[in-house]
Amino acid sequence: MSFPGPVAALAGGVGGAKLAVGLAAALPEGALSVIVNTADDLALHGLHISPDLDTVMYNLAGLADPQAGWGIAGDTAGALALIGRYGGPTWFRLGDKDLATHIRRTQRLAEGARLTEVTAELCAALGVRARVLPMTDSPVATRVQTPEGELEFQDYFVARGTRPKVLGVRFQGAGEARPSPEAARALEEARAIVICPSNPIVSVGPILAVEGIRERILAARVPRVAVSPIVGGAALKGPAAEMLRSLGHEVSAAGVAGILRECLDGFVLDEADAALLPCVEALGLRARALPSVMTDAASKKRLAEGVLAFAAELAR
Ligand code: FO1
Repeated sequence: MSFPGPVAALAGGVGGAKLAVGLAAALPEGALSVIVNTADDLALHGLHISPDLDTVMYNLAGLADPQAGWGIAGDTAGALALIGRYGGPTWFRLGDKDLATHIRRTQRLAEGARLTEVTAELCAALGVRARVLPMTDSPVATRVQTPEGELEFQDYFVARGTRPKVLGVRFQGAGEARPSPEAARALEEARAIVICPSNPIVSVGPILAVEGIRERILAARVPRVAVSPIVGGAALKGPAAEMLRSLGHEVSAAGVAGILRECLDGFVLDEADAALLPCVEALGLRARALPSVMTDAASKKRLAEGVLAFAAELAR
């Protein structure tokens, strides 16, 4: 049985993109909107790079590099090697095909198109049928406070390999930003809202920080379900565990549920963490244990179906 009606999913990088692929497979065509973090965006080589939008888009298009989860499978790095010979920065690994996306995006933005419009054009060209929506068309930038000073997100994440201790984060511009009309409509029309297994602080955090997004989720009269990115006390990918610890949160699925609880009705954690179900329920949420590690198309779809079935139960 497929879920009755449109679904809005919130996603950051690789984990979010994987569940987006599962949701797209589990839902009827046209039913999925994915609202994506843009606070990791950066300007480099004169180009506007939107890593999380591209990660979601390439995964939905079936083009993503299967190992990294970001970038394009089989991409080469000839352009970056030459940029390096010219003395330009090479710390952010941009593949040759991937560069085409950033060149086209930058050109269309310079022509006056909104990021939402450009993303729709890129997705249509790659055959992506889900709506991939930037959280906002306004600039928002994650800044990470560390003992080495306040860093731009990709400086912390890629250039410094997430090594600096995180003392705090802020989302510059989030207070002035508003959701695009498309993202606002997706939240208002959704029959369920899913928060994908993305880092709750630097992937989901910026989306919820956009004035008008958290408010719409809080006001929604539909089931709101999140999936834990922490399994067995560790992040499946990225620095979420260290970040939670250094910011004083419990490093567990229950810790993530605590951060997101006011935006949720239900919380999905991995079967390996089933012992935490009562802790999550003690937060006032309904909780469900499902196999949540997504390794292939079948496991992505199975998790998505489980999440949607849980949401349907909560709607009753
Ligand atoms: N992540 C890395 O760890 N190293 C990279 O050099 C890198 C390059 C890159 C290029 C394009 C793109 O779309 C993503 C890229 N990522 C890279 C991933 C990206 O930094 C992260 O996935 C997100 O920003 C965190 O969600």
